Amino acid sequence: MLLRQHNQKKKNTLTDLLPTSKHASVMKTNTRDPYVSLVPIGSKYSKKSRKEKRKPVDSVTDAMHVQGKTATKDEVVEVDGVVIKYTQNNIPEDLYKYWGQRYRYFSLFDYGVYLDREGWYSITPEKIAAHIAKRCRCGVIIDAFTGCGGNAIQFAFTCERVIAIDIDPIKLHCARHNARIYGVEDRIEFILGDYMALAPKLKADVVFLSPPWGGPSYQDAEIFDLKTMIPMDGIHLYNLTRMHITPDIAYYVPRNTDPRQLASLAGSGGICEVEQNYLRNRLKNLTTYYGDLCVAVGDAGADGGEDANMEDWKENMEDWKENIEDWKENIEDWKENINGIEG
Ligand code: MGP
Ligand code: SAH
Repeated sequence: MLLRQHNQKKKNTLTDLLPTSKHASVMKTNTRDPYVSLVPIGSKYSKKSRKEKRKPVDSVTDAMHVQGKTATKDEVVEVDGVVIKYTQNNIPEDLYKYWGQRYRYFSLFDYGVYLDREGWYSITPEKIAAHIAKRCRCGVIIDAFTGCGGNAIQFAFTCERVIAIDIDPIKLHCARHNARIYGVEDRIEFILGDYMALAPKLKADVVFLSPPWGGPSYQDAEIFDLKTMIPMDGIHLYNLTRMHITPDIAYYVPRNTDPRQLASLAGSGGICEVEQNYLRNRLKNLTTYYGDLCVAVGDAGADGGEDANMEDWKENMEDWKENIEDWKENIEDWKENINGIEG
């Protein structure tokens, strides 16, 4: 098993769990290793540049027009009694922390993105999704658990065809709408159904698995168990995919998953690569790559080797610069607050 760390600033405890897998040789890497690429961090636009680059309300209205109706940025949208577009005013309290990250989920959020409740806490942040999509570049990819489309949209930019499956029609409604905002709706085939039942009939080059983790409480467990804590049994899910479709699997799992359990899926003597995905210095999740998606299998790595690393470094630098601008702005805000209190 190979461990890659993206934007790792401080040593993470998961690293300490690694070396004892009997299934595969363990290779620890850090950000200085040549094949460690960095997931660009942070929201696409800093607070300041967002103000400048964000499209005005008109563009949101345009997005809604495509749906055959008009809406303003602040309008709540419901389908079959389910809210699929919250606003600053009606977002439930337990979703506040996700609302604060809305531009990290979708840089085009203000174009009228749809996210239902589960969508809010399960969406893959855009930069992580874009990174995974680069690594999964292929002809046909299956996104087995599409949700509101965080990954499917990015796959549409790197793969020839995306088969996007979800068991919930409301999720597919949101995903299709969001794909339209990103201009990739026609590159994605949306299928409503149970992936577990569909899998034996499907063919693809790569399968991406981002199943439900049982809600945000996944963090309460010290170690997340793929077998018992993923509703459809995460071990069975992996084996089913490998047996019927392809060994080239990317598996998006909680950051508290035991890497040894992930390595054991590769089988005796097999290899896999566990990647830690960081966003603004916070470990968000792990993505494990199996089969030919593992860098150790290809010579330069699926994302293009050192050139791609250099590109990622450059993007990182830009993000850090934006962070500094954010901090400067915050300091100004604090100064104003302090002056207000003192005055
Ligand atoms: P999080 O830990 O619930 O939130 O989810 P946050 O605010 O990003 O992290 P924190 O450090 O502030 O607590 C982290 C990421 O995990 C989310 O952005 C999603 O991409 C992913 N995620 C979370 N859940 C509950 C699920 C899930 O059920 N399924 C999938 N596929 N991804 C999830
Ligand atoms: N990666 C997605 C989020 C996935 S959340 C994103 O970035 O938007 C997990 C999704 O799995 C949910 O949308 C849920 O409806 C779907 N799901 C649950 N059980 C399923 C099944 N058996 N087959 C297909 N989809 C399923």
